[in-house]
Amino acid sequence: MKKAFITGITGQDGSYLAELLLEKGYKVYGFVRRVALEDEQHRMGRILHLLKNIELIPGTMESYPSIYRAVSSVKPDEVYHLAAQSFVSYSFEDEFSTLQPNISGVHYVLSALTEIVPKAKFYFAASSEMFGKVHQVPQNERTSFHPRSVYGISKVAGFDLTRNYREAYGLFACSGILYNHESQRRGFEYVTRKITSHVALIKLGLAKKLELGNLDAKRDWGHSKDYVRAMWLMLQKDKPDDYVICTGKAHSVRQFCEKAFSCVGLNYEDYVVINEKFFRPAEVDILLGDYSKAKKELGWEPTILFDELVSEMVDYDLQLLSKKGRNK
Ligand code: G4F
Repeated sequence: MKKAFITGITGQDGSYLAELLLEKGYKVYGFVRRVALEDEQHRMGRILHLLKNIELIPGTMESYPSIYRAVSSVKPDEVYHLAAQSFVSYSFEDEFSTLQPNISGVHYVLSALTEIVPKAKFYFAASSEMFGKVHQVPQNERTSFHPRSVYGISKVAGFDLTRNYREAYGLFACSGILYNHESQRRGFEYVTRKITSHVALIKLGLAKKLELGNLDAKRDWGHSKDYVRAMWLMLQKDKPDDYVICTGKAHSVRQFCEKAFSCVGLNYEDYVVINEKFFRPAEVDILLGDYSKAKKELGWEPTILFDELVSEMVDYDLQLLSKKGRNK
C-alpha cells in the first residue's frame, strides 16, 4: 500500500486530497499542529469524516526536528506540502509570520526527504500569485514572476527551492502553479466564500450588506476538487516537472458578486458596499492561466467551471445557515 504524507491536511485542499488518495487505496498520514488534535470539532471540521481512516502526526512546520521525526516515522512514498500562511491580505498586515514560515516549511520538508527517503515524490503548492504584476496574459510555465506580496515572494522562494532540490539532489520534486481554487470548504476570509456566505445571510434576512474592496480584480477561479487531482497526477509521472493549473477563464470580483446574488434572485448592486479597508497596498489585477501543458502531459482538464462553482457555494451556504437556524 502506498503511503502519502500531507501537510495542511485540515485545509480545503488537504481534505479533498485526503479523500482522493483514500479512494485510490493509499494509507494517508496528515501532519497537524498539536492544538488541532486538542480541538477536533473546531480545527478539523473539514476532515472529521475521515478521521477513522487516516493517521495524524502532531508537529509543527516551524521545527526541522519535528518534520524530520514525522518523515522518519512514516517513510512516505508521496509527500504533498500544502501547509502555509496562504491568506494574501494577512501577509500585508504581518509580513514576518508569512515569509519565514512559508519558506522554511518547504525547505525543511525537502531537506528531510533528501536525507530520509530520497526516492519519495514531492509536491509543492506554488501559486499564481507568483506572477503578480503579470508580464503576459495568459500566463504559462515560462512566464516570469513579479510577486506583489510577501506571500507571493514566499511562494517564489518555495518554487525555486523545489526546483533546486530536483536539479541539485535528484529529488522527484514538482510544483503546481495553482490559480485560485474554491469550494464549499473555502475559508470565510477569501473573497468567494465571503460573498457566498453573505448572499445566504442576506437572503435569509440575517444581514443587510456586504462590504468588499476591489471589485475589478480578475481571477481564474476553479474548483479545489479538480485541482487536487492535478497534484496527484503530477506525482504519477516518470519525470518531475512544474505545471500551471487553472481553468483558462477569468472573471472579476464584480462578476462573482453578480452571479452569486443572481443565484438567489437578488441584484448585487443593492447590497455590495465598497470599504477602502479591504483594498491591498499592492493589488494583482488579473490572473489568467493557460493549462495546455497539464492537458498534454497529465491529461488534466478542469471539470467544474465558474457558474457551477458559484452556485454550489451559494447553495451550500444557504443550506448551512438554514440548518443552523433549525438547530437553534
Ligand atoms: O480571495 P482572495 O483573498 O484570494 P487571492 O488574494 O487571489 O489569493 C488566493 O489565490 C492565490 C492563487 O492565485 C493563492 F495562492 C492564495 O493562497 C489564495 O488562495 O482575493 C481575491 C481578490 C483580490 O484581488 C482581492 O483584492 O478579491 C479581492 N477582494 C475584494 N474585496 C477581496 C475583498 N478579497 C478578500 N479576501 N476580501 C475582500 O473583502
